Amino acid sequence: MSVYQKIKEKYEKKEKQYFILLDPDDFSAKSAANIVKTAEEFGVDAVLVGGSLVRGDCIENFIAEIKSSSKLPIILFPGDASQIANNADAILFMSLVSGRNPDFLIGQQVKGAVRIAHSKIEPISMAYMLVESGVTTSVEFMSNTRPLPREKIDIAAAHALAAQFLGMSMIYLEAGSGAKLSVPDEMISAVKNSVNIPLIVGGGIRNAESAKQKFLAGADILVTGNLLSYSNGLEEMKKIAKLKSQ
Ligand code: 1GP
Repeated sequence: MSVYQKIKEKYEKKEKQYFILLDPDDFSAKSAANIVKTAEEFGVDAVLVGGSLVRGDCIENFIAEIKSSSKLPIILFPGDASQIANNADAILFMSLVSGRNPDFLIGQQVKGAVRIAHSKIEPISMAYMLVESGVTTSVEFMSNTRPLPREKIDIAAAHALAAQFLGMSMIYLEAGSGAKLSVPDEMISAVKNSVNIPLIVGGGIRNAESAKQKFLAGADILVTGNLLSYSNGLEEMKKIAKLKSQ
């Protein structure tokens, strides 16, 4: 079964999912492997790997180490086309649809497509929607795009719908790593009610309480990244993984 089929199957059964994001610039491969082993025991569903600056060759070593400690699917979450690593199971093949920068709408995708076609990496087509989060996030700066205004709920829902009509398989509502404010609950609910493909929410989720709100608002899949660098990170990760079955 493909990585996307597994995600879709859980989504269709209304099972919530939890992905963790590891940036190879923030963790050594050894410590990442330990985190992923624990994550698998806690019931985390998949591991995203990527960041704003990291290079593909570093990512390959990082993934190799993680794979030696766990069977969780490893999904690339690339900052651009240079971050393709051949040993990943899948890649979020995304278009930054909230922005109007052609390079992140289609340019980077063209650069990466042939390489992916010649690899075993499964591309998962995804609409990436960046939402204002109270600070200038790395993704906002690096992509040179304006995020969706927090209060423009209907505009966010229209973007998601357009993405679904264009044939994309998932939506990622993103406040950006290290966001001051996570994606508003009302926006999550509006997007959830507009589409019938899996909805991922991430950015600025710092504890299980906030994660619970996002699940209740309608997120099918939650992503946390920075949380793992906190002293209570593993504890919160365990609590968030437990929320899935509540
Ligand atoms: C970033 O949504 C992810 O792309 C995770 O964000 O690091 O703020 O958890 P955080």
